[in-house]
Amino acid sequence: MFNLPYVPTSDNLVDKAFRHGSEKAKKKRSTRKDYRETRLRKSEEERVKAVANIIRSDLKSIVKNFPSYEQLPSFYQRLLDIKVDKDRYKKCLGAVQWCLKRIEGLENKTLADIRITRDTSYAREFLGRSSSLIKQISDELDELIEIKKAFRGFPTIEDRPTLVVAGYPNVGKSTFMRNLTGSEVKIASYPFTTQEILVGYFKRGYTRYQVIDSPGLLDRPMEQRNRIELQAILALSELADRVLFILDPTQEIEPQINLLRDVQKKFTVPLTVVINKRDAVKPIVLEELSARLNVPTALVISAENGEDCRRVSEFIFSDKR
Ligand SMILES: Nc1nc2c(ncn2[C@@H]2O[C@H](COP(=O)(O)OP(=O)(O)OP(=O)(O)O)[C@@H](O)[C@H]2O)c(=O)[nH]1
Ligand SMILES: [Mg+2]
Repeated sequence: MFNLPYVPTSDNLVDKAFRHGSEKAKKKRSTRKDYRETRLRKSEEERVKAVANIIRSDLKSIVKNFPSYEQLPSFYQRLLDIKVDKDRYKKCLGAVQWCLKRIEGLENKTLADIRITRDTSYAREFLGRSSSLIKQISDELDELIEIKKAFRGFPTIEDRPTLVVAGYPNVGKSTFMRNLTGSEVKIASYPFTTQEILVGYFKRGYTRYQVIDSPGLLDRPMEQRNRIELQAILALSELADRVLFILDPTQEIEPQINLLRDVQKKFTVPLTVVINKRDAVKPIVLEELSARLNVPTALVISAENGEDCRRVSEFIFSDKR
């Protein structure tokens, strides 16, 4: 989705540039038929140009091909804020830009110095200084390698009717997602199995719908939410046309209801509540809970049952709701 550039480590970049410089210098020395001194000077000029070329080309490609934060759609801006921190991202790209400008300036100055003084020791000085400039952005290059991995893990979001599945951890969100869309999402009997936004699709008539499986949310204030929960909040605020809120009667119910009220207050899109794990509790528990929350019996489900999932999605996107 993002066409991201190759990012070398500082050691790799210096090695590659210097090796290329040596090859070019050697070639120049062996092909020219000038006096020895001229040959040496020309070959050192060639080395400087070749080294600068490689460095310039890698650094330019980084500056040009990483998307600028401001140009990203707001969903990806916010996801980047959660996963990376935008100031670090901007600082890394700024450091690469700074290094690029310094190398360019250094190349021009070195070539002029050699031309005027005919002293080839400027080339050696150039190698030392350019390598130290690149070492200065070593941390930023390492961080960009990590940021690139983060970008690679970003979900591809299509522009179509979207259902976000939300609720407490371990209530069966991913089970619902898997049975409705066929996505191979991970399901396990411990909380926070899902750690990021996952996308699946299902068809109803001729329309393709998008389903977002989100990480579990705990009943706590926004400022205490961790990076995993913040992705669920992001899905609710940026992607949802409809919300499916799943309750699990086998877990403590009060915190789940508090969370439900909080989600209803904060997000204004139409929200449907279902009670899951029908198979795991006594009918009386389900009756009391659905009466308390005003949930119709049709929305008391077992997410492990594909038909129930289908019925719920039908209800959510039908005009009857
Ligand atoms: N008995 C029963 N167990 C279910 C049902 N649906 C899900 N489970 C189980 O509940 C556990 C949690 O399911 P997940 O789908 O991973 O729950 P989740 O809400 O995605 O959990 P997080 O990703 O951690 O927030 C798993 O062990 C499922 O097998 C159901 O209808 N009945
Ligand atoms: Mg899950």
